[in-house]
Amino acid sequence: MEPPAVPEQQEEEEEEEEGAVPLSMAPGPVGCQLFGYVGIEAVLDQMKIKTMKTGFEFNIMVVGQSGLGKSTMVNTLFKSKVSRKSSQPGHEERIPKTVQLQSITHIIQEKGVKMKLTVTDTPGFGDQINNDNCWDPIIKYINEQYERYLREEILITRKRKIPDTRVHGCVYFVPPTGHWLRPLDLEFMRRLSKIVNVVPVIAKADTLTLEERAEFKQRIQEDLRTHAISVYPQEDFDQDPEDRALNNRIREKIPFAVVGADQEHQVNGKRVLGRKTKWGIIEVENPAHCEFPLLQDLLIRSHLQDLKDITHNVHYESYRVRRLNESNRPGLGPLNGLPAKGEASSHL
Ligand SMILES: Nc1nc2c(ncn2[C@@H]2O[C@H](COP(=O)(O)OP(=O)(O)O)[C@@H](O)[C@H]2O)c(=O)[nH]1
Ligand SMILES: [Mg+2]
Repeated sequence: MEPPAVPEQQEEEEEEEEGAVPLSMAPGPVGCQLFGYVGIEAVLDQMKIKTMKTGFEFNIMVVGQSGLGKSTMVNTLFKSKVSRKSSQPGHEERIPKTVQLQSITHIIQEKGVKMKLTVTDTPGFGDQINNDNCWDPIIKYINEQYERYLREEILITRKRKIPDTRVHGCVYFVPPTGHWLRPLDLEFMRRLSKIVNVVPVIAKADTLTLEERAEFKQRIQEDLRTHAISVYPQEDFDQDPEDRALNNRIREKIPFAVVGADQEHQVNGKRVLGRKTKWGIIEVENPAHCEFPLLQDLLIRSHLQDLKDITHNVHYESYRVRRLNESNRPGLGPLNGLPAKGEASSHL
């Protein structure tokens, strides 16, 4: 991107107009004219070049009951257009049956920017008669990543760039019952939303009619409100009215009604990712067919940096404060008080 040209003409005119105001009394923006044109926006180019050189990490996790299409969605994300053309080849077919937490990483390169995208697939829950504490392994994993980061951060000689394995977005799969949220899903999301950005989705949306999808969405939104579960994008963190207006539009559409697929089909001479049914092909990347494109857009395009910022400034920050307070208890040195790596406490 070319830096914008310096508007010299305009500046001179403005200086003349403001000439009568003593500079000491001049309000902020006029005060800048003391220095003439400063060119602060050049920092944008520097930030861009730095990001391009170092690349960045972005980590997503998929959570939900067994059989809702989580592993398929991981495949969909990696096979979709965003990563199809630019990721490292050869990893696509390696999505195994999920028996434990499993992370898959692709390096996606686009216009010189390098993103290390990691998606963590989790085993489904809900199969047992007793599902008490089924969230424990997942919450433990999320906290362990905070712990890892914290341990690097508090070292006296620390790395210039701390490897970031923290979960920036947790996609929660709601079963397409068309009714209300089940107590299990409510409780799980309530716990998750306290430590991570939760993005709920209606799984297997192709099993619901358009009316059912819309009604279910309303009910879920109502349910979340009633139970004070704050999913991403959280209202509390809107930065300004513009941000609020944009996020309000997203909040109306959440949870996205998604369909996942890992097979390609031929449609009108083009290869599309979709599910073949008796009645035709449901194209997952077609916004007229499902809301997978909205999910992908939110996560990987429009809100990627915001998800990372909230993770760092809010979720990680509260973990950090809590852990450091714990380790400052009398008799414990700040470092000695921390348990060994991997022993992070799993409860908030
Ligand atoms: N109808 C429908 N079936 C799906 C969808 N996504 C996945 N499936 C199917 O659901 C089954 C379970 O999918 P899987 O990804 O293993 O679910 P997981 O247990 O949540 O990881 C498989 O047979 C998938 O083909 C979807 O969006 N719609
Ligand atoms: Mg699975």
